[in-house]
Amino acid sequence: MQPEGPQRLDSRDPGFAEAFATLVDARRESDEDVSRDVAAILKRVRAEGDAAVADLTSRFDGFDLDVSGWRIDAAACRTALDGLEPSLRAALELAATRIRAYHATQRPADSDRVDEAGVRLGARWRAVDAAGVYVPGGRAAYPSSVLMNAIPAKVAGVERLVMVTPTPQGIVNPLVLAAAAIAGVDEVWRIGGAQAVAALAYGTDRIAPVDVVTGPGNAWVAEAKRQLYGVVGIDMVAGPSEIVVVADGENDPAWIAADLLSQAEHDPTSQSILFTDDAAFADAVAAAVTEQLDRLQTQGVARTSWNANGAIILVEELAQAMPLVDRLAPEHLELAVADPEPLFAMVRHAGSVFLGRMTPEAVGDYVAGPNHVLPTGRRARFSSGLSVLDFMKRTSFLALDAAALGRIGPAAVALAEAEGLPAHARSVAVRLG
Ligand code: HSO
Ligand code: ZN
Repeated sequence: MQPEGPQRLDSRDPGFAEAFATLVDARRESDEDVSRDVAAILKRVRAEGDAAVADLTSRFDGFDLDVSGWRIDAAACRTALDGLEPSLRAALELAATRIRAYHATQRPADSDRVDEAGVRLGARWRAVDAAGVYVPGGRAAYPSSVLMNAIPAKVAGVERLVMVTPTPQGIVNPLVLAAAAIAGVDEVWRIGGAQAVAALAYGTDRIAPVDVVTGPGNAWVAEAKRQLYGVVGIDMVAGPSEIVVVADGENDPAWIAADLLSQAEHDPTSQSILFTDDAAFADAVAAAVTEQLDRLQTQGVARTSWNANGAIILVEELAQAMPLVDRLAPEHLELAVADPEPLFAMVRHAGSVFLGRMTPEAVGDYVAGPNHVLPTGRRARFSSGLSVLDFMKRTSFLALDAAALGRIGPAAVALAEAEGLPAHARSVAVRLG
Protein backbone atom coordinates (compact mmCIF):
# COMPACT_ATOMS: atom_id res chain seq x y z
CA MET A 1 0.00 0.00 0.00
CA GLN A 2 1.17 3.49 -0.80
CA PRO A 3 2.18 5.34 2.39
CA GLU A 4 -0.18 8.18 3.28
CA GLY A 5 1.20 11.64 2.56
CA PRO A 6 3.31 13.37 -0.04
CA GLN A 7 6.99 12.86 -0.69
CA ARG A 8 9.43 14.49 1.74
CA LEU A 9 12.77 15.82 0.54
CA ASP A 10 15.64 17.36 2.47
CA SER A 11 18.14 19.52 0.62
CA ARG A 12 20.91 18.19 2.89
CA ASP A 13 20.38 14.58 1.79
CA PRO A 14 22.96 13.25 -0.67
CA GLY A 15 20.26 12.10 -3.11
CA PHE A 16 18.46 15.45 -3.07
CA ALA A 17 19.61 16.81 -6.44
CA GLU A 18 18.43 13.71 -8.23
CA ALA A 19 15.13 13.48 -6.34
CA PHE A 20 14.39 17.15 -7.01
CA ALA A 21 15.22 16.77 -10.71
CA THR A 22 12.73 13.89 -10.88
CA LEU A 23 10.09 16.10 -9.27
CA VAL A 24 10.77 18.90 -11.77
CA ASP A 25 10.59 16.55 -14.74
CA ALA A 26 7.48 14.65 -13.66
CA ARG A 27 4.75 15.00 -16.24
CA ARG A 28 1.29 15.30 -14.76
CA GLU A 29 -0.56 16.06 -17.93
CA SER A 30 -2.73 13.43 -19.50
CA ASP A 31 -0.83 11.57 -22.15
CA GLU A 32 -4.05 10.18 -23.41
CA ASP A 33 -3.52 10.24 -27.14
CA VAL A 34 -6.50 12.16 -28.33
CA SER A 35 -4.77 13.82 -31.26
CA ARG A 36 -6.22 11.47 -33.92
CA ASP A 37 -9.77 11.65 -32.56
CA VAL A 38 -9.53 15.44 -32.38
CA ALA A 39 -8.12 15.71 -35.91
CA ALA A 40 -11.08 13.67 -37.18
CA ILE A 41 -13.57 15.90 -35.33
CA LEU A 42 -11.98 19.09 -36.70
CA LYS A 43 -12.08 17.71 -40.23
CA ARG A 44 -15.75 16.76 -39.90
CA VAL A 45 -16.79 20.14 -38.50
CA ARG A 46 -14.90 21.88 -41.25
CA ALA A 47 -16.60 19.81 -43.94
CA GLU A 48 -20.10 19.42 -42.50
CA GLY A 49 -20.47 22.45 -40.23
CA ASP A 50 -23.58 22.59 -38.05
CA ALA A 51 -24.69 19.04 -38.90
CA ALA A 52 -21.43 17.65 -37.49
CA VAL A 53 -21.70 19.85 -34.39
CA ALA A 54 -25.29 18.71 -33.74
CA ASP A 55 -24.40 15.06 -34.24
CA LEU A 56 -21.35 15.19 -31.94
CA THR A 57 -23.33 17.09 -29.31
CA SER A 58 -26.05 14.47 -29.24
CA ARG A 59 -23.39 11.76 -29.04
CA PHE A 60 -21.22 13.33 -26.29
CA ASP A 61 -23.61 15.62 -24.41
CA GLY A 62 -26.77 13.60 -24.83
CA PHE A 63 -29.18 16.23 -26.12
CA ASP A 64 -30.57 17.49 -29.40
CA LEU A 65 -29.50 21.04 -30.22
CA ASP A 66 -32.29 21.40 -32.76
CA VAL A 67 -34.88 20.60 -30.08
CA SER A 68 -33.33 22.36 -27.05
CA GLY A 69 -31.97 25.32 -28.98
CA TRP A 70 -28.43 26.17 -30.01
CA ARG A 71 -28.18 29.48 -28.26
CA ILE A 72 -28.89 30.91 -24.86
CA ASP A 73 -30.11 34.45 -25.36
CA ALA A 74 -29.11 37.56 -23.45
CA ALA A 75 -32.46 37.61 -21.65
CA ALA A 76 -31.80 34.15 -20.20
CA CYS A 77 -28.37 35.27 -18.94
CA ARG A 78 -30.00 38.35 -17.40
CA THR A 79 -32.66 36.17 -15.74
CA ALA A 80 -29.93 33.95 -14.30
CA LEU A 81 -28.21 37.03 -12.91
CA ASP A 82 -31.42 38.41 -11.42
CA GLY A 83 -32.12 35.04 -9.84
CA LEU A 84 -28.84 34.93 -7.93
CA GLU A 85 -28.82 35.16 -4.19
CA PRO A 86 -27.91 38.84 -3.51
CA SER A 87 -24.65 38.24 -1.65
CA LEU A 88 -23.42 35.92 -4.40
CA ARG A 89 -24.37 38.48 -7.03
CA ALA A 90 -22.52 41.17 -5.08
CA ALA A 91 -19.45 38.91 -4.87
CA LEU A 92 -19.45 38.33 -8.63
CA GLU A 93 -19.89 42.04 -9.24
CA LEU A 94 -17.04 42.95 -6.89
CA ALA A 95 -14.84 40.41 -8.67
CA ALA A 96 -15.79 41.81 -12.09
CA THR A 97 -15.14 45.40 -11.04
CA ARG A 98 -11.71 44.56 -9.65
CA ILE A 99 -10.73 42.37 -12.62
CA ARG A 100 -11.83 45.12 -15.02
CA ALA A 101 -9.83 47.79 -13.15
CA TYR A 102 -6.67 45.68 -13.07
CA HIS A 103 -6.88 44.77 -16.75
CA ALA A 104 -7.58 48.36 -17.80
CA THR A 105 -4.00 49.13 -16.74
CA GLN A 106 -2.74 46.60 -19.31
CA ARG A 107 -4.08 48.47 -22.35
CA PRO A 108 -0.95 49.20 -24.38
CA ALA A 109 -0.05 52.64 -25.67
CA ASP A 110 0.43 53.31 -29.40
CA SER A 111 3.77 54.75 -30.46
CA ASP A 112 4.66 57.24 -33.19
CA ARG A 113 8.02 59.03 -33.45
CA VAL A 114 10.62 60.29 -35.90
CA ASP A 115 14.10 58.87 -35.36
CA GLU A 116 17.50 60.45 -35.94
CA ALA A 117 17.51 59.39 -39.64
CA GLY A 118 14.22 61.22 -40.17
CA VAL A 119 12.21 57.99 -40.43
CA ARG A 120 8.74 58.04 -38.89
CA LEU A 121 8.15 54.81 -36.97
CA GLY A 122 5.34 53.56 -34.84
CA ALA A 123 2.95 50.88 -33.77
CA ARG A 124 -0.79 50.84 -33.35
CA TRP A 125 -2.69 48.36 -31.17
CA ARG A 126 -6.12 47.13 -32.20
CA ALA A 127 -8.41 44.47 -30.73
CA VAL A 128 -9.28 41.36 -32.70
CA ASP A 129 -12.78 41.54 -34.20
CA ALA A 130 -14.17 38.49 -32.45
CA ALA A 131 -13.07 36.21 -29.61
CA GLY A 132 -14.40 32.92 -28.29
CA VAL A 133 -14.26 31.81 -24.68
CA TYR A 134 -14.53 28.13 -23.88
CA VAL A 135 -16.23 27.36 -20.56
CA PRO A 136 -16.18 23.72 -19.47
CA GLY A 137 -19.28 21.96 -18.20
CA GLY A 138 -19.38 19.72 -15.13
CA ARG A 139 -16.90 19.98 -12.27
CA ALA A 140 -14.79 22.79 -13.72
CA ALA A 141 -17.66 25.12 -14.76
CA TYR A 142 -16.32 28.10 -12.86
CA PRO A 143 -18.07 31.47 -13.10
CA SER A 144 -14.80 33.04 -11.94
CA SER A 145 -13.15 31.72 -15.10
CA VAL A 146 -15.90 33.27 -17.24
CA LEU A 147 -14.97 36.64 -15.74
CA MET A 148 -11.21 36.05 -16.06
CA ASN A 149 -11.48 35.20 -19.77
CA ALA A 150 -14.25 37.51 -20.89
CA ILE A 151 -13.36 40.74 -19.10
CA PRO A 152 -9.86 41.14 -20.63
CA ALA A 153 -11.43 40.65 -24.09
CA LYS A 154 -13.96 43.38 -23.44
CA VAL A 155 -11.31 45.68 -21.95
CA ALA A 156 -9.25 45.11 -25.11
CA GLY A 157 -12.23 46.35 -27.14
CA VAL A 158 -13.37 43.07 -28.72
CA GLU A 159 -16.73 43.80 -30.33
CA ARG A 160 -18.05 40.28 -30.62
CA LEU A 161 -17.38 38.02 -27.64
CA VAL A 162 -18.73 34.50 -27.99
CA MET A 163 -18.99 31.94 -25.21
CA VAL A 164 -19.33 28.22 -25.83
CA THR A 165 -20.23 25.85 -23.03
CA PRO A 166 -21.44 22.27 -23.09
CA THR A 167 -24.77 21.66 -21.38
CA PRO A 168 -24.71 17.89 -20.78
CA GLN A 169 -28.22 16.43 -20.96
CA GLY A 170 -29.32 19.97 -21.76
CA ILE A 171 -28.71 21.23 -18.22
CA VAL A 172 -27.42 24.82 -18.06
CA ASN A 173 -25.36 26.26 -15.22
CA PRO A 174 -27.06 29.50 -14.04
CA LEU A 175 -23.88 30.80 -12.37
CA VAL A 176 -22.00 30.61 -15.64
CA LEU A 177 -24.81 32.47 -17.41
CA ALA A 178 -24.92 35.13 -14.70
CA ALA A 179 -21.16 35.66 -15.02
CA ALA A 180 -21.56 35.95 -18.80
CA ALA A 181 -24.17 38.68 -18.28
CA ILE A 182 -21.88 40.61 -15.93
CA ALA A 183 -18.86 40.28 -18.22
CA GLY A 184 -20.78 41.45 -21.29
CA VAL A 185 -20.58 38.26 -23.36
CA ASP A 186 -22.44 38.84 -26.66
CA GLU A 187 -23.38 35.28 -27.70
CA VAL A 188 -23.69 32.02 -25.79
CA TRP A 189 -23.80 28.68 -27.61
CA ARG A 190 -24.61 25.37 -25.91
CA ILE A 191 -21.78 23.41 -27.44
CA GLY A 192 -18.58 21.96 -26.05
CA GLY A 193 -15.64 19.68 -26.74
CA ALA A 194 -13.32 19.76 -29.75
CA GLN A 195 -16.36 20.34 -31.99
CA ALA A 196 -17.09 23.66 -30.28
CA VAL A 197 -13.51 24.88 -30.70
CA ALA A 198 -13.64 23.83 -34.37
CA ALA A 199 -16.94 25.67 -34.89
CA LEU A 200 -15.42 28.83 -33.38
CA ALA A 201 -12.28 28.59 -35.49
CA TYR A 202 -13.76 27.62 -38.86
CA GLY A 203 -17.22 29.06 -38.42
CA THR A 204 -20.40 27.27 -39.49
CA ASP A 205 -23.64 28.49 -41.08
CA ARG A 206 -24.96 29.43 -37.66
CA ILE A 207 -21.78 30.44 -35.85
CA ALA A 208 -19.57 33.11 -37.40
CA PRO A 209 -15.86 32.40 -36.92
CA VAL A 210 -13.76 34.14 -34.26
CA ASP A 211 -10.12 35.21 -34.33
CA VAL A 212 -8.95 34.06 -30.89
CA VAL A 213 -10.10 31.19 -28.66
CA THR A 214 -9.28 31.15 -24.94
CA GLY A 215 -10.37 29.19 -21.92
CA PRO A 216 -9.70 25.94 -20.12
CA GLY A 217 -11.00 22.53 -21.10
CA ASN A 218 -10.40 18.80 -20.99
CA ALA A 219 -7.77 16.93 -23.04
CA TRP A 220 -9.93 17.12 -26.21
CA VAL A 221 -10.45 20.85 -25.92
CA ALA A 222 -6.75 21.47 -25.23
CA GLU A 223 -5.76 19.34 -28.21
CA ALA A 224 -8.30 21.09 -30.46
CA LYS A 225 -6.83 24.46 -29.49
CA ARG A 226 -3.33 23.17 -30.17
CA GLN A 227 -4.31 21.86 -33.61
CA LEU A 228 -6.26 24.99 -34.54
CA TYR A 229 -3.53 27.38 -33.48
CA GLY A 230 -2.66 29.22 -36.66
CA VAL A 231 -6.24 29.16 -37.92
CA VAL A 232 -7.02 31.19 -34.80
CA GLY A 233 -4.94 32.61 -31.97
CA ILE A 234 -5.12 30.82 -28.62
CA ASP A 235 -4.22 31.85 -25.08
CA MET A 236 -2.20 28.83 -24.02
CA VAL A 237 -2.37 25.11 -23.59
CA ALA A 238 -3.17 24.73 -19.91
CA GLY A 239 -2.20 21.88 -17.61
CA PRO A 240 -3.21 20.96 -14.06
CA SER A 241 -3.09 23.67 -11.40
CA GLU A 242 -0.05 24.09 -9.13
CA ILE A 243 0.93 25.91 -5.98
CA VAL A 244 4.32 26.32 -4.33
CA VAL A 245 4.36 27.75 -0.81
CA VAL A 246 7.58 29.05 0.74
CA ALA A 247 6.93 29.38 4.46
CA ASP A 248 8.89 29.86 7.67
CA GLY A 249 8.06 28.27 11.03
CA GLU A 250 6.22 31.37 12.24
CA ASN A 251 3.15 30.53 10.17
CA ASP A 252 0.04 28.84 11.47
CA PRO A 253 0.35 25.30 10.02
CA ALA A 254 -3.43 25.17 9.53
CA TRP A 255 -3.33 28.21 7.22
CA ILE A 256 -0.56 26.77 5.09
CA ALA A 257 -2.27 23.37 4.97
CA ALA A 258 -5.43 25.09 3.71
CA ASP A 259 -3.43 26.88 1.01
CA LEU A 260 -1.86 23.61 -0.19
CA LEU A 261 -5.28 21.94 -0.29
CA SER A 262 -6.83 24.87 -2.14
CA GLN A 263 -5.06 23.83 -5.33
CA ALA A 264 -5.01 20.09 -4.56
CA GLU A 265 -8.82 20.08 -4.69
CA HIS A 266 -8.89 21.24 -8.31
CA ASP A 267 -7.85 17.97 -9.88
CA PRO A 268 -6.20 14.66 -8.98
CA THR A 269 -3.26 15.77 -11.17
CA SER A 270 -2.85 19.14 -9.40
CA GLN A 271 0.34 19.72 -7.43
CA SER A 272 1.02 21.42 -4.08
CA ILE A 273 4.57 21.86 -2.80
CA LEU A 274 5.79 23.33 0.49
CA PHE A 275 9.33 24.63 1.01
CA THR A 276 10.26 25.39 4.60
CA ASP A 277 13.38 25.79 6.74
CA ASP A 278 11.73 24.37 9.86
CA ALA A 279 11.41 20.57 10.23
CA ALA A 280 8.90 20.74 13.08
CA PHE A 281 6.74 23.11 11.05
CA ALA A 282 6.90 20.71 8.08
CA ASP A 283 5.54 17.94 10.30
CA ALA A 284 2.84 20.23 11.67
CA VAL A 285 1.68 21.19 8.17
CA ALA A 286 1.62 17.54 7.08
CA ALA A 287 -0.50 16.71 10.13
CA ALA A 288 -2.81 19.67 9.49
CA VAL A 289 -3.33 18.60 5.88
CA THR A 290 -4.29 15.10 6.99
CA GLU A 291 -6.67 16.50 9.55
CA GLN A 292 -8.29 18.98 7.15
CA LEU A 293 -8.59 16.38 4.39
CA ASP A 294 -10.92 14.30 6.53
CA ARG A 295 -13.35 17.20 6.71
CA LEU A 296 -13.08 18.35 3.11
CA GLN A 297 -15.99 17.71 0.75
CA THR A 298 -13.48 17.47 -2.09
CA GLN A 299 -11.29 15.03 -0.17
CA GLY A 300 -11.34 12.38 -2.91
CA VAL A 301 -9.65 14.64 -5.44
CA ALA A 302 -7.50 16.55 -2.95
CA ARG A 303 -6.15 13.44 -1.25
CA THR A 304 -5.13 11.85 -4.54
CA SER A 305 -3.44 15.05 -5.64
CA TRP A 306 -1.61 15.53 -2.32
CA ASN A 307 -0.46 11.93 -1.99
CA ALA A 308 0.52 11.43 -5.61
CA ASN A 309 1.95 14.83 -6.54
CA GLY A 310 2.46 16.81 -3.33
CA ALA A 311 5.86 17.42 -1.76
CA ILE A 312 7.35 18.90 1.39
CA ILE A 313 10.89 20.10 0.92
CA LEU A 314 13.16 21.07 3.78
CA VAL A 315 15.88 23.64 3.10
CA GLU A 316 18.50 25.12 5.43
CA GLU A 317 17.30 28.64 4.80
CA LEU A 318 14.45 29.98 2.71
CA ALA A 319 16.70 31.88 0.29
CA GLN A 320 18.03 28.48 -0.75
CA ALA A 321 14.56 27.50 -1.91
CA MET A 322 14.35 30.26 -4.49
CA PRO A 323 16.56 28.78 -7.25
CA LEU A 324 14.63 25.53 -6.78
CA VAL A 325 11.33 27.39 -7.13
CA ASP A 326 12.63 28.94 -10.36
CA ARG A 327 13.26 25.48 -11.74
CA LEU A 328 9.66 24.55 -11.02
CA ALA A 329 8.46 27.85 -12.56
CA PRO A 330 5.16 27.36 -10.71
CA GLU A 331 1.80 28.72 -11.71
CA HIS A 332 1.27 30.13 -8.19
CA LEU A 333 3.92 31.00 -5.61
CA GLU A 334 3.13 32.06 -2.05
CA LEU A 335 5.87 33.69 0.02
CA ALA A 336 4.45 33.28 3.53
CA VAL A 337 6.96 35.24 5.61
CA ALA A 338 6.80 38.54 7.49
CA ASP A 339 8.96 40.39 4.94
CA PRO A 340 8.62 38.71 1.54
CA GLU A 341 10.56 41.37 -0.43
CA PRO A 342 14.05 39.79 -0.31
CA LEU A 343 12.67 36.43 -1.47
CA PHE A 344 10.44 38.09 -4.07
CA ALA A 345 13.47 39.87 -5.51
CA MET A 346 14.99 36.45 -6.24
CA VAL A 347 11.99 35.11 -8.22
CA ARG A 348 12.49 34.86 -11.99
CA HIS A 349 9.92 32.31 -13.11
CA ALA A 350 6.39 32.16 -11.69
CA GLY A 351 2.92 32.81 -13.08
CA SER A 352 1.76 34.87 -10.09
CA VAL A 353 3.31 35.60 -6.69
CA PHE A 354 1.34 36.04 -3.45
CA LEU A 355 3.25 38.13 -0.94
CA GLY A 356 3.08 37.74 2.83
CA ARG A 357 1.01 35.77 5.29
CA MET A 358 -2.32 37.44 4.54
CA THR A 359 -2.33 36.82 0.77
CA PRO A 360 -3.73 33.34 0.16
CA GLU A 361 -3.65 32.22 -3.45
CA ALA A 362 -7.42 31.73 -3.44
CA VAL A 363 -8.02 35.47 -3.09
CA GLY A 364 -6.29 35.82 -6.45
CA ASP A 365 -8.46 33.09 -7.96
CA TYR A 366 -11.51 35.26 -7.39
CA VAL A 367 -11.40 38.88 -6.44
CA ALA A 368 -7.95 40.48 -6.29
CA GLY A 369 -7.87 41.54 -9.95
CA PRO A 370 -4.92 39.90 -11.77
CA ASN A 371 -5.86 37.05 -14.08
CA HIS A 372 -6.16 33.51 -12.71
CA VAL A 373 -5.47 31.97 -16.12
CA LEU A 374 -1.75 31.34 -15.64
CA PRO A 375 0.99 29.24 -17.19
CA THR A 376 1.30 25.73 -15.72
CA GLY A 377 3.70 22.83 -16.21
CA ARG A 378 6.84 25.04 -16.03
CA ARG A 379 5.56 27.25 -18.86
CA ALA A 380 6.11 30.32 -16.68
CA ARG A 381 9.70 30.05 -17.98
CA PHE A 382 8.48 31.54 -21.26
CA SER A 383 4.89 32.70 -20.92
CA SER A 384 2.56 34.81 -18.82
CA GLY A 385 -0.98 34.85 -17.55
CA LEU A 386 -3.90 35.79 -19.76
CA SER A 387 -4.05 39.51 -20.43
CA VAL A 388 -5.64 42.20 -22.55
CA LEU A 389 -2.77 41.71 -25.02
CA ASP A 390 -4.00 38.21 -25.87
CA PHE A 391 -7.00 39.87 -27.53
CA MET A 392 -5.01 42.56 -29.33
CA LYS A 393 -2.40 42.75 -32.02
CA ARG A 394 0.03 45.41 -33.09
CA THR A 395 0.40 46.96 -36.51
CA SER A 396 3.70 48.68 -37.11
CA PHE A 397 3.95 51.57 -39.56
CA LEU A 398 6.68 53.66 -41.14
CA ALA A 399 6.95 56.73 -43.33
CA LEU A 400 10.01 58.17 -45.09
CA ASP A 401 10.63 61.24 -47.16
CA ALA A 402 13.32 61.57 -49.85
CA ALA A 403 15.95 62.63 -47.34
CA ALA A 404 15.25 59.74 -44.99
CA LEU A 405 15.22 57.23 -47.86
CA GLY A 406 18.49 58.71 -49.04
CA ARG A 407 20.01 57.96 -45.64
CA ILE A 408 18.98 54.35 -45.14
CA GLY A 409 17.88 53.20 -48.64
CA PRO A 410 21.37 52.37 -50.02
CA ALA A 411 21.86 49.80 -47.26
CA ALA A 412 18.56 48.15 -48.26
CA VAL A 413 19.74 48.06 -51.89
CA ALA A 414 22.99 46.39 -50.83
CA LEU A 415 21.20 43.76 -48.75
CA ALA A 416 18.65 43.04 -51.49
CA GLU A 417 21.44 42.49 -54.01
CA ALA A 418 23.27 40.22 -51.58
CA GLU A 419 20.07 38.17 -51.18
CA GLY A 420 19.72 37.85 -54.96
CA LEU A 421 16.48 39.83 -55.03
CA PRO A 422 16.96 42.47 -57.75
CA ALA A 423 13.34 43.67 -57.82
CA HIS A 424 13.63 44.55 -54.15
CA ALA A 425 16.83 46.46 -54.88
CA ARG A 426 15.24 48.33 -57.78
CA SER A 427 12.11 49.32 -55.87
CA VAL A 428 14.35 51.24 -53.44
CA ALA A 429 17.00 52.38 -55.98
CA VAL A 430 14.49 54.01 -58.38
CA ARG A 431 13.54 56.41 -55.60
CA LEU A 432 17.10 57.39 -54.71
CA GLY A 433 18.34 60.64 -56.31
N1 HSO B 1 -6.79 28.19 -9.41
C1 HSO B 1 -7.39 28.03 -10.72
C2 HSO B 1 -8.52 28.96 -11.00
C3 HSO B 1 -9.72 28.80 -10.16
N2 HSO B 1 -9.73 28.54 -8.86
C4 HSO B 1 -11.02 28.95 -10.53
C5 HSO B 1 -10.98 28.53 -8.45
N3 HSO B 1 -11.77 28.76 -9.45
C6 HSO B 1 -6.35 28.34 -11.78
O1 HSO B 1 -5.19 27.68 -11.54
ZN1 ZN C 1 -8.09 27.71 -7.76
